[in-house]
Amino acid sequence: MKKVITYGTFDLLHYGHINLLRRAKELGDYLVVVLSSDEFNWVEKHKKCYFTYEQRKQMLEAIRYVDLVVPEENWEQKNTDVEKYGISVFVMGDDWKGKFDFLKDKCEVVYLPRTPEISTTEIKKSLSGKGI
Ligand code: C2G
Repeated sequence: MKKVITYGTFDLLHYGHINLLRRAKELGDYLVVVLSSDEFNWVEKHKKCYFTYEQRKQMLEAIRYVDLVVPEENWEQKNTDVEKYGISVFVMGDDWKGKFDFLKDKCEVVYLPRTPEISTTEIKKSLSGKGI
């Protein structure tokens, strides 16, 4: 079984996330999504999520491409995650291009083109602009 892994916040889940997850799953047979915890988001990424970790996890687990969702609690866990889950392919959107090449000695590293026109930040701006 070829296992794929990817990481993210996945807040206000949108079709850009789904496009990424679909293409990541196409690279193997089993997809592990390592989902940023609320604390990691706030302390390390300065992101205040709209949905909690449990709510974001529930939504990801409902996606047909996703086989397992586990917490991301620090930047350093990727090396151990790749070994722990027997990963063959590490996938991220290309906004991260080059940032995780240190994993190449353990697994294939693939950066996929982002879906350009959508982002959680844009969704928030658009909704607040409309007073919604
Ligand atoms: N993404 C995408 N297209 C978009 C928006 C996001 O392809 N329009 C991808 C990102 O490139 C990333 C994944 O979807 O691979 C999740 O995006 P975020 O939730 O914004 O994750 P991020 O904050 O980049 O966290 O340790 C890595 C971090 O946890 C990544």
